[in-house]
Amino acid sequence: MCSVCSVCSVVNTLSNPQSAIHNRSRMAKSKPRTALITGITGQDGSYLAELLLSKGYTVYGMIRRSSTFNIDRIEHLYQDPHVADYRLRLVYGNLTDGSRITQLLAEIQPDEIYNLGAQSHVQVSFEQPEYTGDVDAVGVTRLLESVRALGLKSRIYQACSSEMFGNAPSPQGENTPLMPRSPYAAAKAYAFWMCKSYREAYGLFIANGILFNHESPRRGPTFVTRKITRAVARIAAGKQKALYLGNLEASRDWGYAPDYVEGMWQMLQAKKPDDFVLATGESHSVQEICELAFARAKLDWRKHVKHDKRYLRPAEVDHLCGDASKARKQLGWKPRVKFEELVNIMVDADIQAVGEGRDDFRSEERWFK
Ligand code: NAP
Ligand code: G4F
Repeated sequence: MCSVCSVCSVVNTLSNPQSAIHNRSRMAKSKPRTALITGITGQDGSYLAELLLSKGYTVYGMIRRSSTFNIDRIEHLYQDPHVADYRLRLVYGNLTDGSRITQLLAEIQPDEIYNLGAQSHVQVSFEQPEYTGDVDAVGVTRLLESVRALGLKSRIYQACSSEMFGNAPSPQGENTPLMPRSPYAAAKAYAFWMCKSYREAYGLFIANGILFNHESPRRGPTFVTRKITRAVARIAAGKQKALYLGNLEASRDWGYAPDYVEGMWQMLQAKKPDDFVLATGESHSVQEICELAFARAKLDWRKHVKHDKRYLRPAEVDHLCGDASKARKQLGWKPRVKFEELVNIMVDADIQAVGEGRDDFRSEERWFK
């Protein structure tokens, strides 16, 4: 429990106990808060829902309708809607549907909105640039316009991305120029500027979180970390022989997703809305992940990793390494899990999944040309 206030349930994360975060946590003592999460079925949405529920929030999660019920990552949080203390509520909606967003916001009137919903895959954004822009860019305008038109006082977190920096020199911080190199990054940059603009023009409380890559056992299987750790588990069990990858030289600042959702929450507890980078400050190549992940399973990566040019991007971001000193100083945010531990957590989780027969390894990418 936090040593400064009796309400704040942050454990061992705040290195700066005088930070503004405590002021709001104290204020929150009397009234339970309500949050709306878009993208609750995603990696970050699921960890954030856990965090907010543990803090006593009522959480509304906006999900898109699909022919199969896509709630694997939040199934463990299910609550019977007939019990009195029913605090996780799913509602249908879509960032492409402005009238539904307005209707939901009018009904829920959330204290906090976390906009995590997105077409979040960079390579896919080259194949679906128009759709990516509709969801990741214009979708944000729809949300902001609804909040503004309804006159809500909701605090808003916008999930921006280190991908917006493109090949700008590292370490990249809040003042580094944005140089997007993909439709995804361009859409996120548009969203970033719209949020700044609505903050300045209408005084809305909007925090842009510029997050560097963050991973976990819940990471989507077509992102490179999880693609590697799933393959390692399969290969170690004799169920797969080779792993096909694209650019092994690209390097990213890879952190652990549960650390990053704490930072999102902290941004909305600050006195003033602002932009914050969250990153570990270390960068490692895709090849380094292969080396560590295969070694964890006592395998030699060189015997199994093959090249496939279909995973090369029309334009690549070569090197990302973030400077999160502002978040450390102003929010007290600090990542706890380091690179090697992250890889081990992910490999171990996938090995366990294979061992327990939970390996639904249909290897989604094989379905595509
Ligand atoms: P993710 O696992 O891909 O989850 C994306 C979520 O967005 C899913 O719940 C998805 O729903 C939902 N979504 C997709 N299209 C939507 C639409 N049209 N309307 C409403 N919801 C929609 O992504 P993540 O890794 O959790 O990332 C969360 C956010 O942070 C994203 O905005 C991403 O761009 C951003 N970000 C991520 C990272 C990272 O390293 N993870 C770094 C920087 C920024 P379905 O389940 O139905 O597909
Ligand atoms: O795992 P990735 O697909 O993640 P990427 O492109 O960095 O994007 C992720 O992080 C962003 C933050 O910077 C988020 F905004 C975004 O939503 C997403 O979460 O690729 C990482 C690197 C790239 O350089 C890619 O070219 O790995 C390289 N790579 C090499 N082979 C591969 C592969 N990436 C994928 N997905 N699949 C491969 O086979």
